[in-house]
Amino acid sequence: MQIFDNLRLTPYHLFFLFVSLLYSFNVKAKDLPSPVNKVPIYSQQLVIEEWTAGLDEPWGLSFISDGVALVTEKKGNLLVITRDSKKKVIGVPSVTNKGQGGLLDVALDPNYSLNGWVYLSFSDMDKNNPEKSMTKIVRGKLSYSSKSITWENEEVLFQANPKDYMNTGFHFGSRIAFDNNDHLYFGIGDRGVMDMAQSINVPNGKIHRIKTDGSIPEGNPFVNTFNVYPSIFTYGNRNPQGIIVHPDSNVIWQTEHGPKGGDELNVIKSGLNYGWPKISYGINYNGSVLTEFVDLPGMEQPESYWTPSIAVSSLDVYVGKMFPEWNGHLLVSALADQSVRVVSVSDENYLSEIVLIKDLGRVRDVTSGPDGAIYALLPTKMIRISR
Ligand SMILES: [Ca+2]
Repeated sequence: MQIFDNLRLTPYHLFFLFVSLLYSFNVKAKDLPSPVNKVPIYSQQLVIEEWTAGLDEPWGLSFISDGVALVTEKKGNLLVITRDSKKKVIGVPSVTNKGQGGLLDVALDPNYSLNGWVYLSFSDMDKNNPEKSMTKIVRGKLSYSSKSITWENEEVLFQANPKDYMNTGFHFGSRIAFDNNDHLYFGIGDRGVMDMAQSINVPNGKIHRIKTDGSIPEGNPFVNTFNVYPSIFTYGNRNPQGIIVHPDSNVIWQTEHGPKGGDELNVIKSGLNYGWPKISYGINYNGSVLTEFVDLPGMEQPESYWTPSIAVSSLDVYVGKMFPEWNGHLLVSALADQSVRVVSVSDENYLSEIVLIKDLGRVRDVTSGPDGAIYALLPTKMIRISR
């Protein structure tokens, strides 16, 4: 027992150390989420109607008023649609429609009825290197005349440094969400170069936070760090395509595409590292090991994750009278799984979920409509889900 004498450790101390370690491992194991599986399918009668047909890869959806919605088509169109009409808005920014890039999300200012601001995210081409692009955020206003609807008063809110534009066609993010304090949140995916998600010197693989006029909030986590994007709010995000601020709790919920397995539902908090690609519940598409870690110190765990991947796309919070039992629940859409899910959460915790619709087509966006119905974008149409 020479070594114990030198360290002044008695067998009693060692036993205590052993029990402490065991206890801490147990607590650790309890903290890790388990994968979502065996999700019940909603069995009540639903009415699923085609609301607008003839859409071409619609990506983002936002209601202006009951019965009138703005919809983006990836190839570069912004449309004002009703149940039986479609009008193209003239003069929206040109986009790089390549790979997963194009005209992406559309969102209305929280005070839209007063100020008329409409926000767009899209993949922007570098004019000097047309093969390169990066996610850009603008806002503008719709001007209506008897003949047309035009996009006017455009302001650029976020644009990356030209050196950070990339020539891949992957992982642009890029839903737009607002809180009650004039903040706008959006994501940019890792653009297919996964290690860049860990560097705050580049804009990709991040959630960003700006003011609605594009200025940088004083409280952003990296405003005093040299040579970084001051809009960065979190890092280590692979390809965030859903983000919403919960109206009851102000908790920021986010969905993120994983690799093969490990699609995530995260709670987003200022300055934190969400782990990609250092930790993941997924593996490489070819089946090889991506990382041996699902958990590392200083990196955040998802609240839940989907393995196998459902290809989790968009996120909203249900608010309405048609499905009162789901008020405050998350609506989650999925591409590969071709589903809309209703996810029950409490404050920052995932509780459970059900599958609302399945196998009608890849679902790109889902939203709680002004009439209490749930609307979703499929590859060629928008559907209305009611009871
Ligand atoms: Ca993560």
